[in-house]
Amino acid sequence: MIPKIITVAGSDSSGGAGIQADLKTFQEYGTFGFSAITSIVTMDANEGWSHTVTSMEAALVEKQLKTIYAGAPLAALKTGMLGELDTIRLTRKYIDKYNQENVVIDPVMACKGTTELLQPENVALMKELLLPVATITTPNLIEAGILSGLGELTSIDDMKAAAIKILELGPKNVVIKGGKRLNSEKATDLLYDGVDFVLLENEKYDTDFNHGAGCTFAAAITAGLGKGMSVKESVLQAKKFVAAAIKNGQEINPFLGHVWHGAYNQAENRLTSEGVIR
Ligand code: PXL
Repeated sequence: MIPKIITVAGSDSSGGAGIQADLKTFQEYGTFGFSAITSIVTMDANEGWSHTVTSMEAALVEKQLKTIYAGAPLAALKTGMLGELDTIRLTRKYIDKYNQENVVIDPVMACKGTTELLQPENVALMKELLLPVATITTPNLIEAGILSGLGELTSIDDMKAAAIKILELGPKNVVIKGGKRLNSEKATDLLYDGVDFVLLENEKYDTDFNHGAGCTFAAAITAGLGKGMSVKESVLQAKKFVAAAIKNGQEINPFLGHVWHGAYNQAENRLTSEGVIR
């Protein structure tokens, strides 16, 4: 059976991050994706691509969860942007009710292009209800600074200190996405399972077309876990998947470019025009 995987996240109308990144990535992994949409992010080209986040009512999120879990069990669950506080409570309720395994909490606190963080109470509730049941959490450098309480992280030693603090919040593993932000020669992420630190390094690609990289990385980890890979295997595979996606980033409009989620499998070569219909 094809593993079924759910993402509880926001819709990125521009198509690169959020639910869109998750579902595209799940498909590339050969898993069957479901989505419960918590919020919709829209951008205005006439206003310098300013973002608006419109949250769904939690009751509507619950209708989606009920629909999706009607055919339980699901092999893995990922969260992204969570919108309302009640949506965070609901997500925990469904994780408990269905003994959901392979829970990936991507602690999204802001979108690229917005400096405004999600409400602090949102972060607090995510810490209280979701991190303790996470198989792995996947903060970027900024989110890791906030979750750990250590503020700005600028070195691998800072990332290690933050990883230790974040693990105290309850997740079994943490991978901090240092990525390109870290002031180092390579794009560097750090995995910590409470015992060992694993540094994940890749060449930094000279591209600005990387919108959606964080969501795609976390979605790839989720799909890997859903397919039965170990945490470490999932993270190592996800790093390769997202590196290919970044290397092949696509210009989307005058304001931004997205990772190409299909790059690892060269999805652009599928169903070419040369006589695929027989
Ligand atoms: O990259 C963070 C993110 C997560 N979820 C949604 C987003 C974004 C950034 O644009 O739109 C829905």
